[in-house]
Amino acid sequence: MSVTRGFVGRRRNPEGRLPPGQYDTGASWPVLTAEATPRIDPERWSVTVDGLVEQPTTWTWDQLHELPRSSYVGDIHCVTTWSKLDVAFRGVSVDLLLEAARPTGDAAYVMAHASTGYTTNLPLSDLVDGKAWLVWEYGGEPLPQDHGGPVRLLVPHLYFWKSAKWVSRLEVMAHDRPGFWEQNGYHDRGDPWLEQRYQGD
Ligand SMILES: Nc1nc2c(c(=O)[nH]1)N[C@H]1C(S)=C(S)[C@@H](COP(=O)(O)O)O[C@H]1N2
Ligand SMILES: [Mo]
Repeated sequence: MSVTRGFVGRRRNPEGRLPPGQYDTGASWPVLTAEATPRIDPERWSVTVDGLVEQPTTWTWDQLHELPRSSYVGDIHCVTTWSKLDVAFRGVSVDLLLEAARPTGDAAYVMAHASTGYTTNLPLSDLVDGKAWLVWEYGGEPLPQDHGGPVRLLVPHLYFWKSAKWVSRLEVMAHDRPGFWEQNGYHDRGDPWLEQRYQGD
């Protein structure tokens, strides 16, 4: 049986887009922050890619804006079970930053750092090939401070705790090391389709 879109009030799993155990949060966008929201002047913001790279590089707000832009339009999934469908973010691909910094042969993981001290670890392979962005626009507007403005990491194919708000540094590493939530029991990779919520999942 097919159901016409719009016929059902609150779609439970439109087109199978919700990973297991997730619900559609609809128009709302919860704020989940472990620390106090920092007030960061874009003119004083910068991001550095360093660690196991041939060319450690820092981009200011203006320098980041000189790079070719790209967008993500799709879904995001928080481990606390909400998903938000059809969101639109704009910024630059992390590929461009990594191409400039050039990870060395033994580079395999990245620790994303926020200027607040929040950290989250990711396999380097999850940040390349058009899967990750640094974003400063949401729905055509500046990214709200509560949601990581001026600039946050966006890795939408993993649970949203990997998308560090107020990102300031991508530290390229040879070996994996747990970030903030990962030290507190969350999974090192966090693929929502595999329900990798906690260590051991
Ligand atoms: N700096 C920082 N980034 C963070 C967090 C945080 O507490 N601090 N929370 C993570 C978690 S658990 C989620 S679900 C998302 C929430 O992003 P939002 O508040 O924009 O919804 O940000 C992630 N990035
Ligand atoms: Mo989260």
